Amino acid sequence: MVQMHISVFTALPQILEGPFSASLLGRARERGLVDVRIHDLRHHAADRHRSVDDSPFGGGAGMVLMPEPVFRAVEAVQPPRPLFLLDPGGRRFNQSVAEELAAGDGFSLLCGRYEGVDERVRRHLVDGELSIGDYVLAGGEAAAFVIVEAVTRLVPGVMGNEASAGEESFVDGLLEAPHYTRPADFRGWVVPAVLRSGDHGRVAQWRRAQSLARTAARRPDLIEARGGLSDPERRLLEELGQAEYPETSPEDPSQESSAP
Ligand code: JF5
Repeated sequence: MVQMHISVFTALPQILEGPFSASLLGRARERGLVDVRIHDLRHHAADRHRSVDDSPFGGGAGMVLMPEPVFRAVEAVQPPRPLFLLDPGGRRFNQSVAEELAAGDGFSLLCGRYEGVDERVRRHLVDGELSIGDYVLAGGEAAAFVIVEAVTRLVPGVMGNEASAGEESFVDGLLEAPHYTRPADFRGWVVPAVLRSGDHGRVAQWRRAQSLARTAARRPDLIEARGGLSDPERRLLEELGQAEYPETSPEDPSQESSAP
C-alpha cells in the first residue's frame, strides 16, 4: 500500500479538523490510506502574543500574513513537496490537476488569510499557487478542503466502490447521465423504463446518449475541449439523447406523469 501524505498549513485549524475527519476521508485516514496533517501557524509564531498577521507596509486596510510564522512552520515540518499557496491568482484547479496530484505520493497546501500573504512567502517558500475559482474567500481553508477531497477520492481504496471514482463527470470529459433510485414512481414522475429493463447494453447506450446530450446542452465548452463529437456519438445522440425521458410515449400510458 502506498500512503499519500498531505500537509495543510493554516492559522485556523478548527475550520479543517471536522471536515477532514468526516465521511470517506475520515475513514481513509483511520485506515492509513492517506496521512493528512493540519499544522497551526500560531504554534510557530515568533512572539509571545503568537501573532501571525501584521499591518501592510505602505498602508492600507486589513492585515497581511507574516513571513516568519509561515517560514518557521514549513521549515520545522519539512512537509511533502510541492507546497502550494491557495490564491485566486494561482493555476486553476480542475480534475486534471487532481489526477496529477493523486498520481504523486504527496503535496502540501498553505492557506492564506487576511488581505494577503507576505510576498516573500510566494517568492521564496512555495513551489506554486492553486486557485479553485474566480472568487475571493476569507481564507484558503475552504479551497484546501476542495483540493484534499478531490485528490484523496482518487487514491486507490479511499472510495467504497472502486469503480465509482473514475466513472464520473469530467473523467472522460462529459457530464454524468441522470441517476435514479427507488421509488420507480415518485409523485407521478417516473424512472425511464430503460433503466428498469435489465438490458445492461441498452442501459449503457442510453446513459452515454444522455451524457452527450446533457453536456452538449449545458457545457458545450466541454464537447469542444474533447474535439467535438465523433460520428457514432452524433448518431447515438440523435437516436437516444433528445428528450430527458425518451421512453415516455402515448403508447405507454404507465409512463405518463399526472403531476402538474
Ligand atoms: C485567500 C489571501 C488567499 O480566496 C482564495 C481562493 C479563491 N480561489 N482559490 C483560492 O484563497 C484565500 C485569502 C486571502 C490569499
